[in-house]
Amino acid sequence: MTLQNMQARLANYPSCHPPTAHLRSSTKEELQMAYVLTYFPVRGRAEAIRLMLKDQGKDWTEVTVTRDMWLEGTVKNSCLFGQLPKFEDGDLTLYQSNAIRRYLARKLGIYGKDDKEEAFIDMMDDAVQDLQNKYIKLIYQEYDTKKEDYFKQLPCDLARFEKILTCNEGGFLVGKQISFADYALLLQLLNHEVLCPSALDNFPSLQAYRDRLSARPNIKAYLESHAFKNTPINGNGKQ
Ligand code: GTB
Repeated sequence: MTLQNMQARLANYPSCHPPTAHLRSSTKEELQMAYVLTYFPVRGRAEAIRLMLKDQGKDWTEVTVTRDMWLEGTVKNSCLFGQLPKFEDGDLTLYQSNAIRRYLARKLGIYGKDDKEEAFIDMMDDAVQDLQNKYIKLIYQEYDTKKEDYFKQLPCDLARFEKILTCNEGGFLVGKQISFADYALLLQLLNHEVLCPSALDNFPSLQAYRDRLSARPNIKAYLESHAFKNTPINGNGKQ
């Protein structure tokens, strides 16, 4: 199927049209221009997208789907895989958070300087996703039963990233420039420090990396913002 055919078919899927009250901005013209990110009122799987857009100085319109709206079913049925986030860039509609992140990374030029760096960035991002998947499993399925086991394994997982950052003098996961994988790792470090405040205690390179990325002007402003601080990390209230 060609991309055009697929777009035409996807256009037949009913769209999510939440009430205007849920749009944080703006005029009709801006809506046509801007990126649109549709998600729940939590950080969750949308946060690495938000952090990347913020750091890169890009605006977007946030469409917030409440739990009640979701349970009603119309929005869920309108989503290609029955899940959020959804991301729109003009007439392109994407689902799957990692596909959205890679699309934006290509578009914004934060996917490495050549094929080799791109492959390394993919590898790093997959490793961060492995950690994120473990975290999500703990939060949504095992929070009350497996936390101690998780804390025992965590230093082992973090030590691998510590070694990578110690070895790469560029200050990022790969090369000398930030990539989309760095935003994902920064968020995992921040989330894990909420879960376990001493998580980074024995990892000086991870601490320095967390501090350096958090001090980038757009990231600093975002991390200090009301929007970030008042948005729960996860959908079930656990953190
Ligand atoms: N592979 C997909 C991706 O990466 O985009 C996975 C997306 C996904 O798991 N989406 C979850 C979802 O849509 C949201 S993240 N769940 C609803 C469903 O499957 O019906 C976890 C989540 C769940 C619920 C809330 N909430 O109610 O506020 C927030 C976050």
